[in-house]
Order: sequence, then C-alpha cells, then structure tokens
Amino acid sequence: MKFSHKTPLDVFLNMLFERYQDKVPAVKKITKALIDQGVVSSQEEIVNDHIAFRTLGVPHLGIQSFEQIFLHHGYQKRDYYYFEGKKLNAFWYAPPSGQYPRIFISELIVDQLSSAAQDIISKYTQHITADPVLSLNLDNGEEIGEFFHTFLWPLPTKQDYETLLNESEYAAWVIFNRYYLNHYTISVHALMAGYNTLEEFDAFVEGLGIKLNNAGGVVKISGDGLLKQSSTVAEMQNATFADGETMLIAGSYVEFAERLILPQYKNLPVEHIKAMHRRDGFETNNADKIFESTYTGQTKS
Ligand code: OOG
Ligand code: NI
Repeated sequence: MKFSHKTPLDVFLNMLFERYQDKVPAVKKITKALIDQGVVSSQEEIVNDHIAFRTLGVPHLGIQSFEQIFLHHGYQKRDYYYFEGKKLNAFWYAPPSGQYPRIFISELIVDQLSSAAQDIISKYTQHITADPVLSLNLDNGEEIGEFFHTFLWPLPTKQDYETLLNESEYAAWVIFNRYYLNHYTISVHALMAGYNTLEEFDAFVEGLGIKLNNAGGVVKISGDGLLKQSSTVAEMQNATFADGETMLIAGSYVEFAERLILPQYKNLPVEHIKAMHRRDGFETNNADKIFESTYTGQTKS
C-alpha cells in the first residue's frame, strides 16, 4: 500500500508504511519477488487487508486513546476480542472505503499483571497525565504520522525489558517498540491464480527463505473455515536500551490473509466477487497465534 499524498489519512498511513518497510526487510523482499514473478507491478497493487497496533491499558493510553485517530478519519469500531492467556483486549475497525486497510488495535490489560510488572510499566508511563491524542490536530496527516513515531515514554533498561519479557512478551514488545506499525497484511485472495490461496502463498514466501510463524500450525483457520491467516516470524532488531546495554529483540512482521467467499455468494461469477462477498472481521483463535509472531517461542526456534 502506498498513497498519493491526498487526504490526511493517506499521509499518515504512508508515513507508517515507509518506516515499517525500512525496518522489516521481509516486506520489500516479498514485494520484489512478487514483481519479479509478474504477480504485481508495484507495492501499490498489493491489497492491504489490515494493519495492527499494540497499546498499553493504562490511564490516558490504550485503545480508547489510540482509536480516536482512526474514528476521526471515518473508521467504524466493530467486534471486540478477548485474549485471556495473553491478557489482552482488542477491537477491529472497518475502513471508510474499500481502498483503506482494516485496523486491528490491541491493548495489554495491565492491572492483570503481577505488581512487579505493573510497577515497571507505571515507572515509564506515570508521567502521562493527559491523553496525548487529545492535543493532536487530527486533520494534520503529518502531525499524526509523526505522533506514531514519537516516544511517549522513555526507553526501558535492559533489565526492565527482560523482567517484562518473562511475564508478558506483549508488554516487552510495546515498552520498546511503542506505536511502531506491528504488521501489514497481504490479501492473497486478490492475487492471480497460483498465488491466491494461503497454502500457495506460504510456499512462495518460504521459498524466499523467510520463516513463518508455526504456532498452532502455519495456516490458522477460523471456525467457519473462511478466514485463513499466516505470518512471518518477526524481524530481529539489535536494541540499545536506556542503560546502553544491547540485545537482539523482536520487531515487526508481515501477515498474509485469505478471505473466502461467503456461502450465500459462492455461485456468483468470479468477476462479480467484491470484498463485501468475502468473510470479514477477525477470529480470536487465529489472532491468539498471530500475536506469537513476535514471541520468543517463534523468534528463537
Ligand atoms: C496482532 C495479532 C492479531 C490478526 O490478524 O488476527 C492479528 C498483533 O500481533 O499485535 O493481527
Ligand atoms: Ni493481523
């Protein structure tokens, strides 16, 4: 996805994507291979199914703060998801028009963590005494784009990062990476034959030497069988912590989704099939495993 710098939404989505593709080599590697194979002629031709962000559920931050940016630009809040084991809440947001990706925003339920972990998170965030999104000009695309990459809290020490990592890999990821784009998602059903099923697309990506997240199996399938998802294992980045210590930690990843045609439309001629005829939304059990793309169980294996 790339936009022609028109609306503020175009501007900030573009800023997010530029930084993300510079930091996650798998993004350009997959795009280049698709271009080389003649599947698409540019990044812009790849349909972006959704993008995802992670937040901390503390006063003035979390979903209720972050979502305002997207609600302001015409997104509609849809279903709620709860991840008991990972202690997360999430919602997805439907885009104002077909050309934009869905948004998936999750939030760590901080008050379910141990007091040691809560103390660390509070140490970094307690100086935030007002919702930072309220002081943004939400009509200024550049300002919003910069906001995503502005540090709302200081860098953690390596020790704090590791204490969080032992209890919640999600907490450690957010405390270091903040609102950096977590992933974008290629709609594989929109590609040409040979690449438009998830199984074929996964084989293509693995053929590029890119490792896929195998938590719960490489292909995650919703209960109705209509939403299939896979993702790469997160890119490792050499992190420098507040105390100058360094460590290889998880960054972001790329996801692939195949949305199958809803049963009531399965007899429509293929050329009439639009996004509205396909399975929409997300699936708790798929998402639960997709989160693990940044977890040590995947990045270390
Ligand atoms: C989001 C994981 C869930 C999906 O499509 O179900 C997800 C994350 O890793 O933050 O992206
Ligand atoms: Ni996703």
